[in-house]
Amino acid sequence: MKRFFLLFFLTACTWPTCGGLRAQINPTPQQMSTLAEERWVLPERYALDLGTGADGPAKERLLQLFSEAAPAASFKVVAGVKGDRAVRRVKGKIPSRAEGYYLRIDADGVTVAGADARGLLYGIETLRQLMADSTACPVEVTDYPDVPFRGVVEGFYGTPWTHEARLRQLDFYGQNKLNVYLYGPKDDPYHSVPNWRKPYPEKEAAQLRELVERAKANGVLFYWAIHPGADIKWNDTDRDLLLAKFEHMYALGVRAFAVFFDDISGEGAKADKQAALLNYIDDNFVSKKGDVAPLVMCPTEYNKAWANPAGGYLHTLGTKLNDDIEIMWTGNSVVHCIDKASMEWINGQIGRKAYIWWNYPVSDFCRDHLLMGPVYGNGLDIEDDVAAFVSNPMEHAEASKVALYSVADYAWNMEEYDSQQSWQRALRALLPDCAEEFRTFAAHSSDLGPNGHGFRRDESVELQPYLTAWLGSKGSDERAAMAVAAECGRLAAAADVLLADKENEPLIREMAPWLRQARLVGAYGQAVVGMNVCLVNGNSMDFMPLYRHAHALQQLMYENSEASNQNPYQPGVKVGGLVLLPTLNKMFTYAAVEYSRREKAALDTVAEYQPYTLESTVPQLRMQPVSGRGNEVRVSPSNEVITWPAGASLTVRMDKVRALTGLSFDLGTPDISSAFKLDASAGGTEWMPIGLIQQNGKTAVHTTNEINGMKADRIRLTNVSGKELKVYLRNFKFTKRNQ
Ligand code: 14T
Repeated sequence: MKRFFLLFFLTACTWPTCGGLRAQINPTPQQMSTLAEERWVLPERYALDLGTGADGPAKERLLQLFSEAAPAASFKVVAGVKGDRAVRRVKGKIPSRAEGYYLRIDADGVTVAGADARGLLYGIETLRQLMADSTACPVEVTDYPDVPFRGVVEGFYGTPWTHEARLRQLDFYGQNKLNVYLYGPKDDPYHSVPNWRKPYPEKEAAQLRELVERAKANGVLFYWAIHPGADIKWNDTDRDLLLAKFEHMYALGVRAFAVFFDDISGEGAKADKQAALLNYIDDNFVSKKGDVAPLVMCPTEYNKAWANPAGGYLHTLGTKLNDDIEIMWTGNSVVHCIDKASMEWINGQIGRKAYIWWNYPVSDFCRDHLLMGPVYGNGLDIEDDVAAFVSNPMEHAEASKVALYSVADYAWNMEEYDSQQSWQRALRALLPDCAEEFRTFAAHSSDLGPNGHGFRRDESVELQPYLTAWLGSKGSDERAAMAVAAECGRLAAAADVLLADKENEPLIREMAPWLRQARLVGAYGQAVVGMNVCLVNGNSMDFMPLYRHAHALQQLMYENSEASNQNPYQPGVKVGGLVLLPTLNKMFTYAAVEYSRREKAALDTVAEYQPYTLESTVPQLRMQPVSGRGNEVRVSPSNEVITWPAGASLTVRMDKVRALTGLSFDLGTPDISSAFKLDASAGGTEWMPIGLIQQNGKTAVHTTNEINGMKADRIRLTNVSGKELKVYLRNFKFTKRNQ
């Protein structure tokens, strides 16, 4: 049946008057057919006929959309919920699915009929989207969601979304038929340790109350989540404190609650204790209130890689937890796409449909990347296997909407989900005046880079064959070279256009560091293609200015990356890192080497400007980033316990000899200075020792004054205690003179 409609539709789409019709509606309706091949516009005079079920947010929305209603007009806009007298005529056409609706707009009138209140709201939303589209035709829509709960879990580490960003999100959810938002930012101290037991201060409480209101107006269920597992005691005191916190949230208007036990260990991670607590809340709070949604819980073993069936954790939850309590699940690993087989596995373990927590586009483990690409990879056949599908987004609220738009599309109508088409509609919906530029930028800012979860995304897809051909032909494939140059030109231009755009300033502000980088990457690409064209043409005269420009752009890319987004985890700004920039760098090096050979010159052939690098024989520190800002150079901190073998060392190397002015480090351990030796070297093989001072009981270690003015290009810290040490790398930094 669906296929028939799809075919019908594709044909309908070729008629010019209806060209944009389907493209404008998100999420993609289940069934939609064009009734006539002419444009549809609301007549000037119309009457509004509302059923008794059309109250609350639906009624408000209708009164806004049809504010000029004239009771006597012959053109009727009829709206109601199944059972209402107003929609009696179409009662057989209303889908009998939760949140479903029937909508018909034609020359005689408009009818929108919901299977329930939410369905009516969604029908009105589809109507609003059609009315906003100047190419819309008379249509009939029969629609309902595949997945009952669709939405977002604000569950990332990092700066929580601002109040204003959340308000905009909730409106966006309403517009895209997402019906659930779980509030659980890891860095809200009243959600997790240390303050989960305490009520919110007045200001935060007032803001949460406002969010709950806004959620309701958008048909969104606002879940407030608590994360107590890090220090909960399994006693009546903590149980009662948790319930008191829920009562406090209830008083703020919250009617849906979740308990998260992720990312904890020890006492808090016990399945039977967790189940007992949840059941207690269910029996003594949720059931008693009567107006509270089913509880949702995030287990400690929330993905298959961490699940230990022999330990019985999931089995205990599955058998002990009350049937109406939902269990969250991230898939085969922490960050993973969801497929049929993995759903069958987990549903078998927990004896219910898992509530999917999809860790995309969350970027708290790759914070130097902005994830703007298409949403793809999840099974299109799991609609009956999931209780819900919610996405964990980036700390960049507006930028996350590209992915969330498509998550909404996917979870509403899986069978017809087309990731590419959905992505392009998302870009158009978010920045209608700059959709092309937005697409160009997003196409080169989608991969996560190498990361601990091994989750990667496609990037620069359309340019890839040209990049490969250009590199493979050593620049001589002219068609490929021109395609690369043209796309790089478009990328630089797109970045400027977006930076100047005023359609959504919060969005541009979030993307700005990456847009500035994109402009440099684009200009760099044009210069590198130019260098290679000169070589192919034997034109050595024009080569040097292009080489100098490319070299300068390498430095500017480095400096932008060091100046923006300086979080301690993955500082910096990466764009085009999967294939574009690596190819440009290889072609830069190739051209510089080739020119040097032909012209007997000695050009710098290293493409990546990298004044500071790190080497280490401590396995856990080998990949630690090092960065410079002004005259300070620092190694990124690590949150893990570091096993530092006897004799192993950490060396920071600079591109040239510089005068040092000071150094300090903190290994999170008091009285450790005598276990380490610090020394420095200036070019040669000779090492000069530097004295260390540590105040009694403190963890920070400083150098003595002798370092001031000492010349070096390498600094080395070695474990000389003769034994393996367990330490933390809280910080390691030094300062140097200007040049
Ligand atoms: F609860 C979970 F479903 C979950 O995904 N928890 C966190 C989440 O807050 C975070 O945003 C996400 C992506 O980093 O992954 C989980 O956090 C982790 C995962 C790890 F593998 C934290 C530390 C880890 F080692």
